[in-house]
Amino acid sequence: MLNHKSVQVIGVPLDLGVSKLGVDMGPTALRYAGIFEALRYAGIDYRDAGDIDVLRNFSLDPLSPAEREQAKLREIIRTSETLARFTAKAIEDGHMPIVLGGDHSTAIGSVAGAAKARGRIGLIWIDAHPDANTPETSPSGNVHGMPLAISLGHGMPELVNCLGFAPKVRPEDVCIVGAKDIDPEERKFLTRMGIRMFTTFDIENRGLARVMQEAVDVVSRGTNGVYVSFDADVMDKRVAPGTGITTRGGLTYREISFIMRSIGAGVELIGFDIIEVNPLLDKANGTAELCVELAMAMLGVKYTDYEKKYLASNRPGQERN
Ligand code: 4U7
Ligand code: MN
Ligand code: MN
Ligand code: MN
Repeated sequence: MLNHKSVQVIGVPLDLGVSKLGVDMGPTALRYAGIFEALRYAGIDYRDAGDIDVLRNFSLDPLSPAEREQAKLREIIRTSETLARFTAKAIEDGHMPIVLGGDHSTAIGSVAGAAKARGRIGLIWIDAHPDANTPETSPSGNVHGMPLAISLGHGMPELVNCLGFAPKVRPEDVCIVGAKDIDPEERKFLTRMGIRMFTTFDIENRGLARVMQEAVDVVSRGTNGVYVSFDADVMDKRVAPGTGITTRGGLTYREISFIMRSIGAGVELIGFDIIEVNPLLDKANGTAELCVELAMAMLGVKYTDYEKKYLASNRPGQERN
């Protein structure tokens, strides 16, 4: 199941890549949702590395709009470098990093760290959006819409060159799963780069089992393991309301569960991100709880409401109160 000494959880309370408040509380929400209880239930060793220190959007409020943009970018660069070093070190020490975002600009650093530690990596991007904009193509200017392009070597040079090398992944080693809202310029970019993308339409059209088989093949062939970046907005808004951009027609509970299980069973997993959980937009932290369950599914452990209700509390050797 797990080829690592232990899991290392790294929190990244980063909200500078978006304009809505609250996604900086993602790591807290995921801890509160019981990520450590779940790991304990599964008998997996873990360490909480804590949260990386990062400035928040609101702390930039006193600045002028121009200063603010500069400060944001500087801070995203600094955070990406720090996270990249942490992630690389965790992997080099034999641990599996689980990175709790934060908005999706978090992935700039985590993917950089995985690539630094492992060289040629596969990357699965599970997201309703391909996040493949550059400042020139972005309709919003928000950095959370750019991290995949950045990892592929396109975009702001200070971010593209995180840890001093670029690109982090080769286009033939990347695949996107669950995309449905794709900007026209992103589509052109992805086509030009030859990136494999499985949209919600492809999932309907071809069947999820076939899609996942192909996705696993794409990222595994020729690579030294696979990193996964999971944006909660890939799920339908009724399934996962607690994220910044919610849409209709996202993945169902069964689809996303199947995706995570297929990845866990099919790839050599280096580590993964859980991205854009926003407890301010959530209902009783349900999205964070679901993300914990899905993280466990990727680790090969069933941890649904059933286990929580009937099994987790009866597990021998567990502390009770
Ligand atoms: B997320 C968008 F224009 N493409 O670039 C953009 F639709 O990390 C959305 O997946 C990006 O949540 C969404 O701003 C970024 C927009
Ligand atoms: Mn995203
Ligand atoms: Mn998204
Ligand atoms: Mn998102």
